[in-house]
Amino acid sequence: MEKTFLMVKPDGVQRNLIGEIVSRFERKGFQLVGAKLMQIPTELAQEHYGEHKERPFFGELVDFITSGPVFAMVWQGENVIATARQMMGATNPKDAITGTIRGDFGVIVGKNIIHGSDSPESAEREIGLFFKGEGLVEYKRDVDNWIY
Ligand code: DAT
Ligand code: MG
Repeated sequence: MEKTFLMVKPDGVQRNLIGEIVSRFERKGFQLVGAKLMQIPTELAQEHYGEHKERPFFGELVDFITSGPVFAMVWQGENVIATARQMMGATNPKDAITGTIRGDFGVIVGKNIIHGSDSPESAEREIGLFFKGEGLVEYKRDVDNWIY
């Protein structure tokens, strides 16, 4: 089953949105298979956002993502990578439609509440970075018979 890496960013944690965000993915029908509250070390932040290292906002991005605890998660489900991106909304909350997480809770691009992997390759890479050697929790849910 497809897996993705999702993370409530420091602004989402400070604004008490962990429960709201987890609830949206739970109600959708996706399955949580890994989660932890953590403070991201600078080196991990730089690695995670490595694709943006030449961008002018890279320094601010790393400072922001390391500015407080994040809630890192792995979710599983059919087409979960693309569907989670839709549920998150556009990168800039001003462009994110109402009903999406960024559309409902964010205002500026630098504080956009949530991260989500954008492809199968980035999902595998990011799960490996954040849950290295930890093992995810595989478990059966009876409700899957009513989702699939
Ligand atoms: P996404 O988080 O939707 O995958 P991204 O990978 O292009 O977006 O950028 C990563 C993060 O960097 C994004 O969530 C917020 C920040 N960011 C992107 N573009 C920015 C910009 N023009 N100015 C400031 N921060 C930006
Ligand atoms: Mg991205």
